[in-house]
This record gives sequence, structure tokens and C-alpha cells, in this order.
Amino acid sequence: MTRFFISDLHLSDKRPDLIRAFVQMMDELKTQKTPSELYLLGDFYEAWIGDDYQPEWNHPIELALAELSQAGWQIYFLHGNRDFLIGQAWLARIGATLLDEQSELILEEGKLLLAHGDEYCLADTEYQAFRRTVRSTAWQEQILSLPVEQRIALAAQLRNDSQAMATEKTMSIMDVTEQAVVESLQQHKCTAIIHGHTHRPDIHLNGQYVRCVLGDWDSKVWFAELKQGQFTQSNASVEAFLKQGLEALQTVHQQAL
Ligand code: OKV
Ligand code: MN
Repeated sequence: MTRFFISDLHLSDKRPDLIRAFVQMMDELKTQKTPSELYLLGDFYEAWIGDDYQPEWNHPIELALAELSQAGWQIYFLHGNRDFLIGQAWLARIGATLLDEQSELILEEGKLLLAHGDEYCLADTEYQAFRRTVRSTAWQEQILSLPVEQRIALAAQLRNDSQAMATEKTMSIMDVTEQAVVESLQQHKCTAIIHGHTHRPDIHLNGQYVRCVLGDWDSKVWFAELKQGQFTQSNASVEAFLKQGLEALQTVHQQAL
């Protein structure tokens, strides 16, 4: 079986090109590939303010996913730092299953850990404090009880705060702490991990572990697949993908797990 992984698409009304590319990708998977598993590893949306907010731009996205699951695909979703408010209503609408923020995938080759990756960015202590707040049930319940308009305003305000802070943060602060990843792998008895979040697509090897970092969708669309223990990452410019679909994808990293 082939498994597909994507993260950090940051879909929003600001990027109709990415929405089109995503919908096209789902339609192509549905018609060209045999039903498989799709893993959405967080930051699928730029900011999700609750399942009860259903803007027009999101309809084709949900439809493409719902059609994929109806075609027999298993869709798994794991929260990122921007779409932590995705809930059971959204999952039910598209036919997806929620994964724990750290999930183990059992393969013939061993156990693979799945995560968004922000939990490993320990150097950014300010962010970790923010993360604990926004991931707490109490805070989320309070936010979800606000009217939609207020949630939109709050999300915009938080985004502004974050942009102001990010300019002062160095690149190393924004990356994962390797030791935190290793500890997590040991805790879960896994020998490989796939995560996103850092926007530094790569495959890291340290002799003991394989760390696959997914790419973010911006100027390029990214796509990763795991087939017979072989992990492959590919990308294409948004423009090329819109013209040629999956055929436009070029392999950039490959590694046996
Ligand atoms: C990242 C930090 C913002 C620190 C808000 C719903 C809600 C999503 C959001 C918007 C902002 C996260 C997702 C960001 C880090 C901040 C501020 C402080 C210390 C809502 C869904 F609740 F408002 F409705 N947001 N972003 N901070 O820009 O990534 O790290 S963010
Ligand atoms: Mn992220």
C-alpha cells in the first residue's frame, strides 16, 4: 500500500491558486491511484476558527476530501499550530479520522512516528507557552463560545502579534530541537519520524533515526509518499501543477526507512 503525506498547505481565501491545486490533487488521486491512505499532518488551513464557520472558499476543499473518502480512501488528520480548532464536525463532513498529536504508524520496516513538529521547537519558549494555552480544552471551549466575528478578529490579532515577534526570532529558534525529536522517538519506540511545521523539507539521517520533514505549500506544492518502505518527497511549482497535475511533480528527496 502507498501512503501519502502532506502538511503546511496553509489554505485560505488569500490563496485561490493553492486551493485549486489542492482540489486538483485530490481529484487526481481519486481517479488515478488505487484507494490508499492520506495523512494531513497539520497546518492544513492558515487559521481554522471553528467547524461552525463555513466560508464559501472552503466548500471545494471539503468536497474534494469528502469525495476522496467516499472513493474508499482513508483520510487521517493531525492538528497543526494553526488549525488546532478543527473538530469532529469537520472530520465527519470530510470522512477523516483524527490522530493524536504524536501517532505511531506500524509498518513492516518498523514504527513510524507522525507529528506536526511544533512541539519539538523548544528553543522558542514563548511559542511553547502560547501552544500550551491554545491547545488547552478550557481555552478552546472559551474561544469556540465566541461569535464567529470575534473569533475572526482574534485570529487576525494573534497573527499580527506573531508576525511582530517572528521578525526578532532567528532561524535556529524556529527549527526543531534535535534532542527533543530523539527523545520522542525513543519514548514511542520508533525509528523514523515524519513531521512538517518548520518549512525546511529534507530527510535527516543520524545513523539511528530517519527524520523526514515535509514541505510547505507556497510557491511550490509538496507531496510525499511512502511505498514499500521507501519515502519519496516531490514538488512542483504551483503553476506547473495546475497545468500538468501529478505529472509535474519532481522527486527531490528519497530515503528508505
Ligand atoms: C503563532 C504565536 C500566533 C507565540 C487563532 C483560531 C482563534 C488559529 C488561530 C492565529 C495565529 C496561530 C493560529 C501564531 C504563535 C501567535 C501569538 C503568540 C508566543 C484562532 C485558529 F483562536 F483566534 F480563533 N491562530 N496563529 N505566539 O500566527 O501561527 O508564539 S500564528
Ligand atoms: Mn506549523
